[in-house]
Amino acid sequence: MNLEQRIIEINDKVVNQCSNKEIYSALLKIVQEEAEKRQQEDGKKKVYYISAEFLIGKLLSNNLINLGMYEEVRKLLMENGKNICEIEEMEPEPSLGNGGLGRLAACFLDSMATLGLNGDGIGLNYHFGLFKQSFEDHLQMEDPNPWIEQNSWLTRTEVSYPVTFGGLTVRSRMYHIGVTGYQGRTNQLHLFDLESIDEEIIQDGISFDKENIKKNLTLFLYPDDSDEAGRKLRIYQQYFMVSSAAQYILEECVKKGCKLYDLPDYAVIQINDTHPSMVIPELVRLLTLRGISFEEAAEIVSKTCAYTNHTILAEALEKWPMEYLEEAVPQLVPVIKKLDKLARNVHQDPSVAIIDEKDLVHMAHMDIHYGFSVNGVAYLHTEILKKSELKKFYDIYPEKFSNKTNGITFRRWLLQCNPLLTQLITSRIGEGYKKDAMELEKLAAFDDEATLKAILDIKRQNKTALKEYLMSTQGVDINENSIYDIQVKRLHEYKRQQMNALYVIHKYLEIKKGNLPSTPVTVIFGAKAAPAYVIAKDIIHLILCLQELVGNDPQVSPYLKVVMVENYNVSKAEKLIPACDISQQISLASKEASGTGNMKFMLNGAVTLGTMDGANVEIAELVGEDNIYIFGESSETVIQHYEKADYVSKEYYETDEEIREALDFMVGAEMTAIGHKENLKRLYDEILKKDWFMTLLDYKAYSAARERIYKDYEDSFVWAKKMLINISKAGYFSSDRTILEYNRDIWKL
Ligand code: CR6
Repeated sequence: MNLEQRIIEINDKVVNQCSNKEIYSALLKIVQEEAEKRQQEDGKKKVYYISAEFLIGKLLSNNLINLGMYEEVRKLLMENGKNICEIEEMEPEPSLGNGGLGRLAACFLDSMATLGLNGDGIGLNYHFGLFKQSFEDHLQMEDPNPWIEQNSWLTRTEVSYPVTFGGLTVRSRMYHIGVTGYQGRTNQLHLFDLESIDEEIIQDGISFDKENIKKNLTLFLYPDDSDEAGRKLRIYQQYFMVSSAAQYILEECVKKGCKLYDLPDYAVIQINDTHPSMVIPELVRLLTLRGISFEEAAEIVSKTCAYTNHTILAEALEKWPMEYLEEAVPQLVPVIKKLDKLARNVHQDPSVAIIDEKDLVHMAHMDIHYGFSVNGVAYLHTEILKKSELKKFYDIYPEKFSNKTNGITFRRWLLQCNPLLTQLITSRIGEGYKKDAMELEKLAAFDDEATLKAILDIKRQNKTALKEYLMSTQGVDINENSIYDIQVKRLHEYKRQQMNALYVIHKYLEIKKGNLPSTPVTVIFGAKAAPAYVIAKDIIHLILCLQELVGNDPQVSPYLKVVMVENYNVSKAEKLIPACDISQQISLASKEASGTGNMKFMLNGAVTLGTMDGANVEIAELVGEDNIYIFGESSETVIQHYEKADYVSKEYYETDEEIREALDFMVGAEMTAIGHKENLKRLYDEILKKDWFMTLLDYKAYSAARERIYKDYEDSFVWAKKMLINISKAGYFSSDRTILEYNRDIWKL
């Protein structure tokens, strides 16, 4: 039966009579049927990628592309007066992730399926995600972000497990989302949900009874952990995830004929950051319940688990008070104590212990002692882990450490989000790069006038499309002939959106003085701040106030515009990234483990303005200094400042007029007339008196580099060449390459 007949059969009417929603539902069904046909017999060994987040984005278009059906569907719909883009709008974006770590997990699933690897994801089925962001009174508002509909990609399974917390036993239920690779196989994302979940317990906004474990476990991702109940809830959630996962993995392996001693021949568990770390003691516990000795169980698990570190920020390296674990997961406590003791027998240094003298359990330490692999996510990050953050562990286990520089799937971040550029590339170098991204290098030879013109023209079209999108969704009008200068990512002080905002103030003041930019600039931000992260929310407040100030100033607005995109998510990224001219990657050196947005922008022909941090270092090496704008202090210098505690932000304020002017403006009359004095003053004080992430250290270099990049933008052919080089060198950042490396060095499937 052909596509058209199948749609008619499902909806019982001809295509042009169907509503967009009906077409979406029919396509969902058809895709699921097609994907199912590509499920393959599992090989002996499988990788289980356990992660608290899977930021998968909408699935319809991606699946159609991967199944090779996109063009056929697009044409059929067009012939029937329908637009595939409008059908896409019918799909809610799954709320299963937050930032880079979650998006990385989604890219990895795509690459595993594309490369034909036996690899499933395991996570939680959050009903409302992190939160839905809106702006009111220049402040971030938070509401639940529902996404699960009657007809969705989720399939309920018969698989269900008991999970016990002290005296309370709840049941988990497994759901699947099919993951179909590009011309590849179909794997599964397994999502566990709480059978007794109760959405009704949410009150106003995103608050709910954090102690009502029986009803709340899978409502939200990262519930506010600024109080004790919130922190304990994180432990409950994590254990719910890994206990379900461990039971499932053992069951599946045994079904395949695995003797428990041979578990490492059947399963490799990739622990994505420390959230799933409790899978280690849980597996040990389950193995000992099945008659294996503790020491043997620990050894089996050590050969099965591998750990990825995604940050050196202490706040994200989880350490749980033993008393919390005693309350939430008492059955794990003796296991963790024994694991600690076993490790201490060999390694006396207390700083590598699992349980420290304050009775805190260091999850990463457990991962490193009882995993066979530890990896960082970019060259610089891994070096910092080896040389400083995890040096003591590297000295003990040098053979466990390796680098796996992050990557992105080109199916979503080029083929799907930028069809015009995809078409152009294909017309020049053929289709090969879609499977072997390194073939993009061939594009570098096309620095002829026609190709460069075409690249510029595509960028212009994508910019116009973004203009229309922002107009229709947020009612803001931007100038498609301006430079689109974009910083979109989670809001965090180390990412230094505040530095970008300070420059905006400076630029505003310059324009007021009559120093007009040759080409107008549109500065676009998009970011969610964690609900309990006060300063991050103050930074959003500052940006929203600037948006209004600049927008309402007739003298300035023809030259400068500020836009804060509401509820930044994967779908919005897919529209912003292809339209971007300048990609802001300005984290404090040493703090951004890798970044993956930087890779997406580069692939879509944006030029990076960034620090020597994370994967920017590798981007710089690949494109060469003429095709990236690097500024700021090195990671060595920054680390030294931390060690010596000798950075004093106020000194920069006192000695530099540009800094002083911009900072003072933040709390001056114009700004406080728009925003809240309290928020602005708090942020001002933070930067002036603490500035933990050294905004002012790099401000001047940043401001100078930004002037330089704007100036170079003026020569459009020189600029187009930079775009071309960036696109052609992006092949290294395909997640297919990353996954091949994980498989070659760690999983060995
Ligand atoms: N926030 C890093 O900060 C990295 C991703 C994926 C992060 C970011 O630089 O690209 O992981 N870390 O490796 C954590 O989430 C802890 C991130 O997304």
